[in-house]
Parts: sequence; structure tokens; C-alpha cells
Amino acid sequence: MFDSLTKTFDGVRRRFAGKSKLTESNISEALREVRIALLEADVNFLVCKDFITACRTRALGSEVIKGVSPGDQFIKSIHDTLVELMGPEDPSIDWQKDSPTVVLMAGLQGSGKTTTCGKLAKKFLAEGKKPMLVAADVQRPAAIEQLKVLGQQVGVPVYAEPGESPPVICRNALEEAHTAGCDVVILDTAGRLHIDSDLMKEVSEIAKNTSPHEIFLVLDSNTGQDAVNSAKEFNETLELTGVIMTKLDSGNRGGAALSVKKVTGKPIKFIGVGEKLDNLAVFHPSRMADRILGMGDVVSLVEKAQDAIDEEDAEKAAKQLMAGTFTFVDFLKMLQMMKNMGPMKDILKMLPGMGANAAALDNVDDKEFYRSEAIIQSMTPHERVHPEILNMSRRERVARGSGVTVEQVHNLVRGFKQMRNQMKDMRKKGGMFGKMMNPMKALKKDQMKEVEKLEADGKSILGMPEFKSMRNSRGSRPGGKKKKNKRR
Ligand SMILES: Nc1nc2c(ncn2[C@@H]2O[C@H](COP(=O)(O)OP(=O)(O)O)[C@@H](O)[C@H]2O)c(=O)[nH]1
Ligand SMILES: [Mg+2]
Repeated sequence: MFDSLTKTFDGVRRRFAGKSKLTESNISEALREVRIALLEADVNFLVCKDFITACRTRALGSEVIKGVSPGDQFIKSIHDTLVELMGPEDPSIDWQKDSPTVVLMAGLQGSGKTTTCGKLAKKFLAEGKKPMLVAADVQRPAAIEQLKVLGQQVGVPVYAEPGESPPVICRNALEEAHTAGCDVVILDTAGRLHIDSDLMKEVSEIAKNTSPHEIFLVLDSNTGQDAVNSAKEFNETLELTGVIMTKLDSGNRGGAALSVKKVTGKPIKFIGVGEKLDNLAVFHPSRMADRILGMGDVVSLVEKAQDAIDEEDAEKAAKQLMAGTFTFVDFLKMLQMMKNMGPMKDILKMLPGMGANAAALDNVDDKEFYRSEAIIQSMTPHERVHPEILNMSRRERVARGSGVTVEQVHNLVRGFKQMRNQMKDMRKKGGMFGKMMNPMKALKKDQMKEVEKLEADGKSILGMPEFKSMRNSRGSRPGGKKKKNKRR
């Protein structure tokens, strides 16, 4: 959906590689690119203008956070501005206690009204409500049939009265709902290809006859500016209570999702993410912003990492790992830091590109971490620092002490040694360890290149970008720590 926007943001982030801080001029440059991308994604130009201004203010005013690079900081500003623009989150429904709750669905033809009626009925049913669907689109006989099929699939009654006018049908349906004991009535109205006065008259009359508690405008997110313009017109005629954006699973002009709240002042309540009946989701502005920025949940991951990991510890552990002086003492510390970040598979899922492998990630077992921890804790302090002395009888003792098999102790020691041996490789690629230690940093290939360049110039001692930015943020001199960690 947001492919081109996502690409731009990625490029903008790279653009900051090598810059030591956010300045008025590099922010302006980056924002110029963002503006073009937003307009191309069909974001309303007034919305775009305000957005850029808000981003600039936020980026300029953002505090320098230790260990966070200017590019990340800029993206975080964009993220927060996006959330502000699209939010707040509001999936509430004005449920009635004594009479059926009436939900009116309005929108252009083909926007997804009928489908969304079915989806809502399914959702409400699952929440313990008794929904009724009402076929108030009498323009096309097929429309009534379509709703009936959906009603059957969901298992809810569909009220239809062929030959009657929609406002009358809807009023009669409310009475029928009373009698049938239904507590939520969803009115599926007709749409035109374009807004015309007949359509508006009909839908306002339905509203007058039924006093809906919710009036949802259904918008096809692929129609970009048109969606926003029609939203404006519907909003002027009807007392909209919310918007449902459909087809967010397809197309690439997602700009409407960014503009509609600002233009109408009405929240996006739900989103349609497919043709199936359960492809309806609550709209989360923050998740949407993550998606637009194309970073999985990397923003929250960074926040999480910053809370959980003591940077000094992380830096020290990783330095030792690089220098080959990494011991089980450090390994234990690392396991504990990772544990603080939450379940491993949740962490991994947040990394860009990992979400798609969610099923595979379910096999990641946190017990493994606890087991490793127990094994290390059963080692003597001397063994932890000198793993090479772990002979068979020592391993047997450790196994007994930690309640595992000797085989499991072997595995841990083997894994630990492999990890040390793979250092050279990690040094080149940033590696998984780097990602754990400081996820966002390790993902930035451009920064890696830059570090490699520095190294080639003899200016950097550590191959992982996170140290560079950490060091920079502390103001220490590049190259000042060369060969500090000598082999013992
Ligand atoms: N991919 C996708 N298709 C959708 C979504 N919602 C509706 N559609 C499709 O859009 C078309 C028009 O939907 P319909 O409910 O008949 O629109 P209406 O004219 O407003 O009632 C149908 O082919 C639906 O299957 C969605 O969220 N994603
Ligand atoms: Mg329809």
C-alpha cells in the first residue's frame, strides 16, 4: 500500500548517515523529499503542508538521545507526527442500552459498504451482540442479494423490502429489530459513482428517519484525493461519527488514510484489509505509522531496547566479543539483558523483514534462554572466565547443578565457542548479536559502509556502527580506544 512512501523514508534515513546531528538545513533537505513523496501518494496538499511544518518543528526541537543517530531521530519525529495526524485511536461504538444501536453506512459505489456491513456484523456478533443487516440499497437488485449472502455467511438476519423506498425500509427495519430482539442494526445504503444531490438527499432522509448512533463513511483508500474530497462532502451533509478505510491491502496511493482525519475531523475507526469477512481491523495510528515508515515495529523496538539495555554493558560485552575475550560472565549478562526485553520471538518479529516469518519465529523457545542461564550459573567463577577448563567431569557437575543433561551443557559450550569464532564474520556484517545489542543501528548498511571506510582510514577500531554512534554521542575521540582489550 505505502510502497513508494516507505522507499522514500528509507532513503531519507540513509541521507543522514555520516551527519553528526540534525540541523535546520539537513532537516529541510530531507523534508523536501518527504513532501514530494506525500504528494505522490496523493496526500491532500494542505495536509501535507501542515505535516511538513509539524515535522520540522518536532525534529528541530527533539532532544539528542544518547546512542540514537540523527537519521533515526528524524524518522522518530516523522513517526510521531504521523501518529498525531492520523490519531487518536478510537474504535468506540456508541452502544445503546434500551434500544437497538443504529449504524448507518454511507459512501460511494464500490467503496466497500456492503462488504464492510458483513464484516461489522461478524465482529459485533463475536462480541456478543445480536446484529441485523438492512438492505437499503434498492438501486440494484443484486445489492440485496449480496447482503443476503453475507448475512447467511455470518449467521445474522437480513431485512429487505423490495419495492419500498430506502428511508421507509430503514424505519420499518428498526421496528422489526425491536420485535426480533436485535440490538444493533446496520444499514447498507446505496452509493453512486460520484456524489450527487439525489444520493445525498436519500441518505440524509434515512438518517432523519432512523437517528443513527453511528454514521460511518466507507472510503476506498485507493482513490486518493477523490476519497478525501468525497469525505469532505459527506461530512458536510451527514453527522459522520467515523470513517472506515477499505482496501488497505492493495494499491499504492494510501494518502487518503493520512489526510482524512485532518480534513473531516472524524476518526478512522476501522480498516478493511481484504475481501474476506474477518478482514476488518481496528485502526491503530501508531501501527499504521510504523507500516508507512516500513520498519516493522522498529520504533517501539528501539524504545524498548533503550529501556532494557544498559548501553555501557552492551558496549562492553560487544567489545569483548569482538576482541575474543568474551567469557561466560559476559554471556550471562547478555542473556539477562535480552530477557529484560521480553519474549525473544516478539523481539525478533519487530525487526524489519522478520514479520513475514512469524510462523517460523513461533519455534523460538525462550526456555532455551533460561536453560542457558541456569547452566552458566552452575559454573564456578573460574570456569565462567576460562571455559576451556570445562572437562568432562566439570561438565557433569554443571549438568547436575543446573538440572540439565550433559548433552545440553555440551551444546551450550559448543554454541558459545562458535559464537566467539564467528566474530570475524559479524564484524563485517553487523550480525545478529549487533542487532540484539542495538537493533536499529545494526540494520543500517549505509552506516556500516561508513564505518568500514573509517576503518580503512585507520580511524575506527570497532566494526559495528552502534559503537560509533555511542562513542560520538559521548564525545570521545574516534580511534582513541585502539587495542584496549588485549587477549589475556
Ligand atoms: N481487497 C479488498 N477488497 C475489498 C475490501 N472491501 C471491499 N472490497 C471489494 O470491493 C468491491 C466493492 O465492495 P462492495 O462492498 O460491493 O462496495 P459497495 O458498492 O460500497 O457496497 C468488492 O469486490 C469487495 O470484495 C477490502 O478491504 N480489501
Ligand atoms: Mg453495496
